[in-house]
Amino acid sequence: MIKLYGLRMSNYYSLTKALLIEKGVDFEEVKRPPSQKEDFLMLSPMGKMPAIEAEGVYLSESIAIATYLESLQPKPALLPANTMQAAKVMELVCHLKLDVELVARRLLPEALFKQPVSEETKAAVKTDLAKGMKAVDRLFVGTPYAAGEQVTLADFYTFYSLGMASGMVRAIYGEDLLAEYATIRGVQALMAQHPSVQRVETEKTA
Ligand SMILES: N[C@@H](CCC(=O)N[C@@H](CS)C(=O)NCC(=O)O)C(=O)O
Repeated sequence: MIKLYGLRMSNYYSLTKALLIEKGVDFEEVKRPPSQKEDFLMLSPMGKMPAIEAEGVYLSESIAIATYLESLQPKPALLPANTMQAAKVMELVCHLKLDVELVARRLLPEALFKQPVSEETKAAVKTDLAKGMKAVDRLFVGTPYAAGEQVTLADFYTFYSLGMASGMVRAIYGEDLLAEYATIRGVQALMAQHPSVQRVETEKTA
Protein backbone atom coordinates (compact mmCIF):
# COMPACT_ATOMS: atom_id res chain seq x y z
CA MET A 1 0.00 0.00 0.00
CA ILE A 2 1.21 3.50 -0.82
CA LYS A 3 1.93 5.82 2.10
CA LEU A 4 1.16 9.51 1.69
CA TYR A 5 3.21 11.77 3.97
CA GLY A 6 2.32 15.34 4.89
CA LEU A 7 -0.54 17.36 6.32
CA ARG A 8 -4.07 17.83 5.05
CA MET A 9 -3.76 21.61 5.20
CA SER A 10 -1.28 21.57 2.27
CA ASN A 11 -2.71 22.14 -1.19
CA TYR A 12 -0.10 19.88 -2.81
CA TYR A 13 -0.81 17.16 -0.27
CA SER A 14 -4.53 17.54 -1.01
CA LEU A 15 -3.94 17.44 -4.76
CA THR A 16 -1.88 14.25 -4.43
CA LYS A 17 -4.49 12.67 -2.19
CA ALA A 18 -7.20 13.53 -4.74
CA LEU A 19 -5.12 11.85 -7.47
CA LEU A 20 -4.70 8.69 -5.38
CA ILE A 21 -8.47 8.59 -4.83
CA GLU A 22 -9.17 9.34 -8.49
CA LYS A 23 -6.94 6.47 -9.55
CA GLY A 24 -8.49 4.08 -7.03
CA VAL A 25 -5.07 3.26 -5.61
CA ASP A 26 -4.89 1.96 -2.02
CA PHE A 27 -3.11 4.41 0.24
CA GLU A 28 -2.77 5.40 3.85
CA GLU A 29 -2.15 8.89 5.16
CA VAL A 30 0.82 9.42 7.45
CA LYS A 31 0.73 12.75 9.30
CA ARG A 32 4.18 14.33 8.89
CA PRO A 33 4.82 18.09 9.03
CA PRO A 34 7.41 19.44 6.58
CA SER A 35 10.87 19.62 8.10
CA GLN A 36 14.53 20.19 7.35
CA LYS A 37 15.51 17.31 9.60
CA GLU A 38 17.40 14.41 8.10
CA ASP A 39 14.62 11.87 8.65
CA PHE A 40 12.20 14.00 6.58
CA LEU A 41 14.77 15.02 3.95
CA MET A 42 15.13 11.31 3.18
CA LEU A 43 11.48 11.36 2.10
CA SER A 44 11.52 14.74 0.42
CA PRO A 45 14.91 16.37 -0.28
CA MET A 46 13.60 19.96 -0.03
CA GLY A 47 11.77 19.14 3.17
CA LYS A 48 8.38 19.83 1.57
CA MET A 49 5.13 17.90 1.60
CA PRO A 50 3.80 15.74 0.13
CA ALA A 51 5.96 12.67 -0.34
CA ILE A 52 4.85 9.14 -0.98
CA GLU A 53 6.40 5.79 -0.22
CA ALA A 54 5.74 3.15 -2.84
CA GLU A 55 7.57 -0.06 -3.70
CA GLY A 56 9.93 0.74 -0.80
CA VAL A 57 10.95 4.03 -2.45
CA TYR A 58 10.32 7.62 -1.32
CA LEU A 59 9.10 10.06 -3.96
CA SER A 60 8.47 13.80 -3.61
CA GLU A 61 7.19 16.53 -5.99
CA SER A 62 3.53 16.35 -6.94
CA ILE A 63 4.23 16.22 -10.70
CA ALA A 64 6.64 13.28 -10.26
CA ILE A 65 4.07 11.52 -8.07
CA ALA A 66 1.30 12.20 -10.62
CA THR A 67 3.51 10.78 -13.40
CA TYR A 68 4.18 7.66 -11.34
CA LEU A 69 0.47 7.19 -10.59
CA GLU A 70 -0.45 7.64 -14.25
CA SER A 71 1.86 4.74 -15.21
CA LEU A 72 0.92 2.64 -12.21
CA GLN A 73 -2.82 2.96 -12.75
CA PRO A 74 -3.56 4.18 -16.30
CA LYS A 75 -7.35 4.21 -15.77
CA PRO A 76 -8.98 6.63 -15.39
CA ALA A 77 -6.48 8.44 -17.61
CA LEU A 78 -5.56 11.92 -16.44
CA LEU A 79 -3.55 12.62 -19.58
CA PRO A 80 -4.93 12.32 -23.13
CA ALA A 81 -3.76 9.31 -25.16
CA ASN A 82 -2.52 11.62 -27.91
CA THR A 83 1.12 12.48 -27.18
CA MET A 84 0.91 16.16 -28.12
CA GLN A 85 -2.37 16.66 -26.29
CA ALA A 86 -0.80 15.09 -23.20
CA ALA A 87 2.18 17.43 -23.55
CA LYS A 88 -0.20 20.40 -23.82
CA VAL A 89 -1.84 19.35 -20.53
CA MET A 90 1.60 19.25 -18.90
CA GLU A 91 2.38 22.67 -20.38
CA LEU A 92 -0.73 24.07 -18.70
CA VAL A 93 0.20 22.36 -15.41
CA CYS A 94 3.67 23.97 -15.56
CA HIS A 95 2.24 27.46 -16.06
CA LEU A 96 -0.34 27.01 -13.29
CA LYS A 97 2.33 25.85 -10.90
CA LEU A 98 5.34 27.97 -11.85
CA ASP A 99 3.85 31.20 -13.18
CA VAL A 100 0.85 31.58 -10.90
CA GLU A 101 1.07 29.57 -7.72
CA LEU A 102 4.78 29.85 -7.11
CA VAL A 103 4.57 33.60 -7.73
CA ALA A 104 1.63 33.98 -5.32
CA ARG A 105 3.54 32.01 -2.69
CA ARG A 106 5.83 35.03 -2.26
CA LEU A 107 2.86 36.62 -0.44
CA LEU A 108 2.52 33.69 1.93
CA PRO A 109 4.62 35.04 4.83
CA GLU A 110 2.22 38.00 5.27
CA ALA A 111 -0.98 36.20 4.29
CA LEU A 112 -0.48 33.29 6.68
CA PHE A 113 2.17 34.22 9.22
CA LYS A 114 1.75 38.00 9.64
CA GLN A 115 5.36 38.56 8.52
CA PRO A 116 5.17 41.69 6.36
CA VAL A 117 6.07 41.41 2.69
CA SER A 118 7.61 44.57 1.18
CA GLU A 119 5.55 46.88 -1.04
CA GLU A 120 8.14 46.26 -3.76
CA THR A 121 7.52 42.50 -3.61
CA LYS A 122 3.76 43.02 -3.60
CA ALA A 123 3.98 45.19 -6.72
CA ALA A 124 6.29 42.70 -8.49
CA VAL A 125 4.04 39.76 -7.58
CA LYS A 126 0.99 41.59 -8.92
CA THR A 127 2.68 42.20 -12.27
CA ASP A 128 3.99 38.63 -12.53
CA LEU A 129 0.64 37.14 -11.53
CA ALA A 130 -1.17 39.12 -14.22
CA LYS A 131 1.28 37.75 -16.78
CA GLY A 132 0.97 34.18 -15.45
CA MET A 133 -2.83 34.30 -15.48
CA LYS A 134 -2.85 35.51 -19.09
CA ALA A 135 -0.59 32.59 -20.03
CA VAL A 136 -2.86 30.11 -18.26
CA ASP A 137 -5.97 31.64 -19.83
CA ARG A 138 -4.42 31.41 -23.29
CA LEU A 139 -4.02 27.64 -22.87
CA PHE A 140 -7.35 27.02 -21.15
CA VAL A 141 -10.04 25.26 -23.19
CA GLY A 142 -12.84 24.95 -20.64
CA THR A 143 -15.47 22.96 -22.50
CA PRO A 144 -16.06 22.03 -19.79
CA TYR A 145 -12.65 21.08 -18.33
CA ALA A 146 -9.29 22.87 -18.47
CA ALA A 147 -8.06 20.91 -21.50
CA GLY A 148 -11.43 20.07 -23.06
CA GLU A 149 -13.95 17.28 -22.63
CA GLN A 150 -11.89 15.04 -20.36
CA VAL A 151 -10.83 15.61 -16.76
CA THR A 152 -7.05 15.84 -16.74
CA LEU A 153 -4.24 16.57 -14.35
CA ALA A 154 -4.60 20.24 -15.31
CA ASP A 155 -8.02 20.36 -13.62
CA PHE A 156 -6.55 19.19 -10.33
CA TYR A 157 -3.82 21.84 -10.53
CA THR A 158 -6.44 24.42 -11.50
CA PHE A 159 -8.37 23.63 -8.36
CA TYR A 160 -5.48 23.35 -5.93
CA SER A 161 -2.85 25.74 -7.33
CA LEU A 162 -5.26 28.50 -8.29
CA GLY A 163 -7.23 27.93 -5.10
CA MET A 164 -4.10 28.66 -3.11
CA ALA A 165 -3.07 31.61 -5.28
CA SER A 166 -6.59 33.11 -5.08
CA GLY A 167 -6.44 32.94 -1.28
CA MET A 168 -3.13 34.83 -1.23
CA VAL A 169 -4.42 37.50 -3.62
CA ARG A 170 -7.61 37.98 -1.59
CA ALA A 171 -5.65 38.26 1.65
CA ILE A 172 -3.04 40.74 0.40
CA TYR A 173 -4.76 42.86 -2.26
CA GLY A 174 -8.42 42.21 -1.38
CA GLU A 175 -8.96 41.23 -5.01
CA ASP A 176 -10.32 38.26 -6.90
CA LEU A 177 -7.54 36.67 -8.96
CA LEU A 178 -10.13 35.03 -11.22
CA ALA A 179 -12.43 38.04 -11.62
CA GLU A 180 -11.71 38.37 -15.34
CA TYR A 181 -11.54 34.63 -15.98
CA ALA A 182 -15.05 33.18 -16.11
CA THR A 183 -13.95 30.02 -17.93
CA ILE A 184 -11.38 29.23 -15.26
CA ARG A 185 -13.93 29.96 -12.54
CA GLY A 186 -16.23 27.45 -14.26
CA VAL A 187 -13.57 24.73 -14.02
CA GLN A 188 -12.96 25.60 -10.37
CA ALA A 189 -16.67 25.19 -9.65
CA LEU A 190 -16.81 21.91 -11.57
CA MET A 191 -13.81 20.51 -9.71
CA ALA A 192 -15.26 21.55 -6.36
CA GLN A 193 -18.04 19.04 -7.13
CA HIS A 194 -15.68 16.35 -8.41
CA PRO A 195 -15.98 13.28 -6.12
CA SER A 196 -12.27 12.77 -5.32
CA VAL A 197 -11.82 16.48 -4.58
CA GLN A 198 -15.00 16.57 -2.50
CA ARG A 199 -13.75 13.66 -0.40
CA VAL A 200 -10.41 15.37 0.20
CA GLU A 201 -12.07 18.63 1.17
CA THR A 202 -14.61 16.92 3.44
CA GLU A 203 -11.94 14.89 5.23
CA LYS A 204 -9.95 18.07 5.96
CA THR A 205 -12.57 19.07 8.46
CA ALA A 206 -12.97 15.58 9.93
N1 LIG B 1 6.97 21.58 -5.81
C1 LIG B 1 6.37 20.89 -4.69
C2 LIG B 1 5.85 21.95 -3.74
C3 LIG B 1 5.45 21.38 -2.40
C4 LIG B 1 5.23 22.50 -1.40
O1 LIG B 1 5.44 23.69 -1.67
N2 LIG B 1 4.78 22.09 -0.21
C5 LIG B 1 4.56 23.05 0.85
C6 LIG B 1 3.19 22.86 1.47
S1 LIG B 1 1.88 23.15 0.30
C7 LIG B 1 5.56 22.80 1.97
O2 LIG B 1 5.86 21.67 2.29
N3 LIG B 1 6.05 23.89 2.54
C8 LIG B 1 6.94 23.82 3.67
C9 LIG B 1 8.29 24.37 3.39
O3 LIG B 1 8.52 24.93 2.31
O4 LIG B 1 9.14 24.24 4.26
C10 LIG B 1 5.27 19.93 -5.17
O5 LIG B 1 4.74 20.14 -6.26
O6 LIG B 1 4.99 18.93 -4.50
